[in-house]
Amino acid sequence: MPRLIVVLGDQLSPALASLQQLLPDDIIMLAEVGQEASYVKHHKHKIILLFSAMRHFAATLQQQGYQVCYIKYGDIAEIISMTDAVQHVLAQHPAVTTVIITECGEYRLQQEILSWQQLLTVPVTILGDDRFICDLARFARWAKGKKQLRMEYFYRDMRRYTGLLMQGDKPEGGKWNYDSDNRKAWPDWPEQQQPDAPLSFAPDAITAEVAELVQQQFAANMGRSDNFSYAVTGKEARAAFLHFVKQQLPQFGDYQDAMRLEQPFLQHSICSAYLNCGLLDVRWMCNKVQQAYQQGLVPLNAAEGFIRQLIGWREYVRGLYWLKMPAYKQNNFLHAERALPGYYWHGNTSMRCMQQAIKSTIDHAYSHHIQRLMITGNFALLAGLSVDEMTDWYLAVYADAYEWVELPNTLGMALFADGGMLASKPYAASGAYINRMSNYCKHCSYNVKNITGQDACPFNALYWDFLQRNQQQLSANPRLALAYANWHKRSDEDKAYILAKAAQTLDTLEQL
Ligand code: DLZ
Ligand code: SF4
Repeated sequence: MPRLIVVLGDQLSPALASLQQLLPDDIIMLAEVGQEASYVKHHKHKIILLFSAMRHFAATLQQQGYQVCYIKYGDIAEIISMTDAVQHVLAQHPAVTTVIITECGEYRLQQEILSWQQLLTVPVTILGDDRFICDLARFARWAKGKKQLRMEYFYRDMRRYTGLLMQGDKPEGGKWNYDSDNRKAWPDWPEQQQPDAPLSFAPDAITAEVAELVQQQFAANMGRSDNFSYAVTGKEARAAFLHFVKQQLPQFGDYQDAMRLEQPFLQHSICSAYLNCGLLDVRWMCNKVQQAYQQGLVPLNAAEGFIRQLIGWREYVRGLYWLKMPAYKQNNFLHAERALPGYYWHGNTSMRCMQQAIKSTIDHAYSHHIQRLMITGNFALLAGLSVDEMTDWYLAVYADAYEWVELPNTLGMALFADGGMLASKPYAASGAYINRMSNYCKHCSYNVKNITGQDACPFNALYWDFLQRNQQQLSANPRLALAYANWHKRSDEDKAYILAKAAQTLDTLEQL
């Protein structure tokens, strides 16, 4: 008796729980559906990546002899949602006895899947997603009774649990966390010392067909469909990651937070999009990084910094998302409601840092974590941009974005809209931080040293205005004590000038 195994676009792993149980009679369904492709205005590269990777994944299963039911975008007009797709396949295969699916990454769709229990004529089994190291029950146990859910302590638990970079019960090198060794600015290297580009992949026939479809159907979405170069199979993604381990990882630790005008990727792996749709496996990646460290090929601050992002931060935000949803999405601690200026979509602004971060987002459906946190996120925080619009923006424009990872990172970490559940202070910074960590300001028509005046860097007055306007919510935060002390030291006249400049900046946000 066949069973129907439903595989979602971000579940493209041969080791997926539901595929582990495959029997020869089973039918596997993958579907390109309008609802998933348009719940936000996804970047073209994100859609091309998923549709192409889904088609490749399905082809491999077929080659292995399995029966795959693949629904291409637009082929059956009545199929709009995953529910429609499942009902369609069930109608075609009345012998199916049960539907099996691995738990999904987003609350929105998980609710829809839960409704299948009532809706469908056959029972539905939802399996846990063991591609994550920490299952949701384990995270809930860890979180229970804790006043603060600090990533650092979760991370230490995960190090002990996985044994990664451990010497018995002690952390390798004696310290758990080498974050303070991850903050160098990128020097003015000579040409020959510039980093290798990440591996890129020429589109094959499947990707070319999908790119054409996306150009036709999603023409207004961000990005171009003729410069797509992501990996679309597990094999390619593993090659891209091994290239990173060899070429970039040795310096990844030092320059994790650096930004550079002419270098959109620096030493970052660009593999999050592969990991989050299932083409890469987190344990495999961590083992490769640990091996490189053990072979003396990469320093400890690089290996630890990378493994921390994966088994610490990534697993932590996923646990937190599922623990706190759906209420988490409603948070807007600082009442941020201002409409997003148009340059978030086209990048045409004189602020060089914003222009650079947004243009690289448009070109690659990618920008690295400090560009997301300290440029586009910081600007939104300072200007009080709408939390709803910002979180939709991040979910749409990055190839690696699914709500479980995107929402805590943006609503919580970047916008402080959860009031400090995730971050112990808002990541608000003036132009001085951006100047220290990048060469953007040297190439900007604004002057990073000025707070007021025609050419003053907009981040500066906005930074003080942010503190002043959110005084009630933030001034008791000990990690902001110094910032508030510096603000209060200023004369009333000085403060009035700065606040007037900020008000004018906010009034002309669109023209910056
Ligand atoms: C993001 C996305 C897109 C653009 N399209 C599809 C699709 O057509 N079919 C599909 O199964 N999944 C797609 N996805 C990924 C889903 O949105 C994702 O699986 C859920 O949101 C859970 O994380
Ligand atoms: Fe950005 Fe200000 Fe520096 Fe210009 S001067 S790049 S706006 S931080």
